[in-house]
Amino acid sequence: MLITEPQATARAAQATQIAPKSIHHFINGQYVPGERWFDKRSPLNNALVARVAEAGREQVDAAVRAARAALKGPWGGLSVAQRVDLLYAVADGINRRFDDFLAAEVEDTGKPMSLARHVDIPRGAANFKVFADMIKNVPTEFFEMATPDGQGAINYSMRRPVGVVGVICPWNLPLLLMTWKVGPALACGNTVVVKPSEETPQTAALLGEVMNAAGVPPGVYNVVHGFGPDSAGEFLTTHRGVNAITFTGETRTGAAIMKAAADGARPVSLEMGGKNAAIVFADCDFEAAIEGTLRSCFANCGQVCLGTERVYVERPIFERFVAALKHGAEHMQLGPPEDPATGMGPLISQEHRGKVLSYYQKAAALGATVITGGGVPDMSAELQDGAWVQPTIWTGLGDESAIAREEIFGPCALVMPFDREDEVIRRVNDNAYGLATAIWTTNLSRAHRVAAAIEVGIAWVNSWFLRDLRTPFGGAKQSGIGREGGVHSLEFYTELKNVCIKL
Ligand code: NAD
Ligand code: 6OD
Repeated sequence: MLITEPQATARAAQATQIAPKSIHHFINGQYVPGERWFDKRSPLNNALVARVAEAGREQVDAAVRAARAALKGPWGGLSVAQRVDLLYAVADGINRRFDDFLAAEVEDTGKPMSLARHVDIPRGAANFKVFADMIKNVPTEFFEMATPDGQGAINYSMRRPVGVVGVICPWNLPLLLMTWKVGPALACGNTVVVKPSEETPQTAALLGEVMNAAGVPPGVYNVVHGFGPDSAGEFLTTHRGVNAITFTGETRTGAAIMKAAADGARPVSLEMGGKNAAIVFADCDFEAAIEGTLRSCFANCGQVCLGTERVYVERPIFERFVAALKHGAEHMQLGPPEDPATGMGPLISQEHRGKVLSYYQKAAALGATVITGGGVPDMSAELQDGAWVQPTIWTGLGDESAIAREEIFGPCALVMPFDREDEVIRRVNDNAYGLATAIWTTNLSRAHRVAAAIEVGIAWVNSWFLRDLRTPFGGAKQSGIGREGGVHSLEFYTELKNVCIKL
């Protein structure tokens, strides 16, 4: 997968330079060079990391055809138990190659190694193991019915794969979010064509080696690299050989994909953007609320779809809470991934940094009080060309400001006071998005009331990003269409068929 071209190696050796590695597509069990290539740069310092294959229509078509052939080949003939064994082997393979996945993910994203070690890579393996267990244990329906002749009939349901699934992925948690779709899709007997983000091609490519080593038949797992419009993303989602599309990314992109899927009336599962609120009541466990809110604002440099960008704090503790957030933000260490003291890495790219900094400027122009941050940090010489921004806390703006309404996807939050439960519910709900919320209170009746009233797919109480993969995951309003997780993933990745037998 991380193949260095022989000629390039020779040339580089002559020039005493190291050639950039090349990231290939993975089609029908083989690594395939691109029709074109694009550069992948490091978020840490903008250095060239790799050149990446870009798929045109023909390569996407080859991947879809390989996936279709595999459905009809040995993969389609496997029993559930055989598939489960292969998926266990994939999970084991990720764990065996843990350090390779860790290095690839960190190189692509610049995120702290400690974060990838504890979250991204273990979840990459767990996504195969958990959904293998689930498909093994999921019950089916059975009904007896009476018939006029007295003999009766029985009905039972069976799950059949939907076919070739197109998987379109974002860059923020690349392996975690890709395998979150691929794990259940394969568990249900489908084949996949994955289009990783152009920013993070490496772990999806590396997974091909694990699939081959585990004995997964060629064509079951395919990867095509490239961009969205007029590139691999569009070619895949408009390909009529794709039976269902699962997507994670921005709401605007999700809407474009939904339109593409309408051609052929193909099902979509869309996990999209958010503008998530934390709601902090005065009776909360203060230290836990601070720790959780700091994590939800700054983990992964604020690039988590579930992350908090609006913090509503009950007025009696407002000043104290803002002071504690400021203290936490100012003690967040920015630095290289391998340093165990690093709490925050860079944003994913210069382009995304430009977007986040434009909101920092907009907040200042709107008259926000900058409690901390609001700009670009001083980094060491080797990191100063990276996509770094300061962790930032604002107050002094209201719900109507762009800072409170639009997804920024950076390490920043607007903190606002509130006085009453009904008021905060109304204000939190007055937003186009509805992905997640975190409610901090020791009053469990109130927690239950507020969780019910907030228009989101996921409500955490006294916690954040605490995940049980059996639970429904997805967004309300413009944050998503459909649910995955547990049996809900099985619903999306299978056609449920009823068999009625007249006795
Ligand atoms: P993005 O929408 O820009 O890109 C996501 C993927 O879609 C990429 O692979 C991209 O190449 C592809 N793409 C873009 N245009 C396309 C098109 N027209 N047709 C087909 N494919 C296309 O999102 P991003 O910037 O990679 O990720 C950040 C966004 O993802 C944020 O909005 C964040 O909230 C969201 N996100 C949501 C969840 C969730 O679970 N709800 C999880 C992670 C990220
Ligand atoms: O934990 C998950 O399964 C999941 N889909 C997390 C999404 C995080 C968004 O950035």
